[in-house]
Amino acid sequence: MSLILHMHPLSSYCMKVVTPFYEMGVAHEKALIDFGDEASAAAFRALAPMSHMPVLEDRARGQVLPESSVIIEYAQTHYAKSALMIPRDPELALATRLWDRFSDNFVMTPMQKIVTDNLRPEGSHDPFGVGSARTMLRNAYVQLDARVSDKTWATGEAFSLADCALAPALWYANKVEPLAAHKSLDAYLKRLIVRPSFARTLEEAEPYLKFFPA
Ligand SMILES: N[C@@H](CCC(=O)N[C@@H](CS)C(=O)NCC(=O)O)C(=O)O
Repeated sequence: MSLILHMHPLSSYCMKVVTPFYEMGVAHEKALIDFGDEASAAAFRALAPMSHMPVLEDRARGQVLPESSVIIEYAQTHYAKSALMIPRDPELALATRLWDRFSDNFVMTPMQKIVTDNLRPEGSHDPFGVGSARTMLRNAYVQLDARVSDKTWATGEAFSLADCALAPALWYANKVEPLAAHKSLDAYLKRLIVRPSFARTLEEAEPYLKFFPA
């Protein structure tokens, strides 16, 4: 197998990459990273000095790539069999990248802040930072609710990179800062959850969800 995705099924940024791989029919093997196992963690650090997952290793083309959005674009360029995640139309591609950035910066980041605070030892919590993260998430929900009020997906009728980013981000965010009061956004999340590519990604995470700290 040429493509090895170094990942963990519970990681939101890994889910963001696995979903479009299924959408685009990108054949890959998953190599599970276990930060609790020193050998697995050391092997991953050797490949990815910043130690952030996912990382894509392409043995056929001799490439090792971090960064979820970059990995998705690379896979589309070299391996997509169907359904492009970044459209060819430049205006649509720009909107796709914009909402992908929005998701990472204003949904993933505050969601991770809230989740990881639950992992901190007693006495090391950051209530001020968590409060700011909640404010940011609530603001993002308002923007996203308006965004999806008149469209099926984040940029229109085609499922894209932006939806791949928003799916795990909102799925986890909803657990720590419920979004049901935002009716259009709630309906959008429900559409994401039954999208076959994301449903499969969630199914693969299921055995690990007991480790989710919230
Ligand atoms: N900008 C990166 C973010 C990746 C990221 O934050 N990954 C998390 C897992 S969801 C991670 O590896 N965290 C390990 C750590 O913080 O040490 C991307 O888009 O891939």
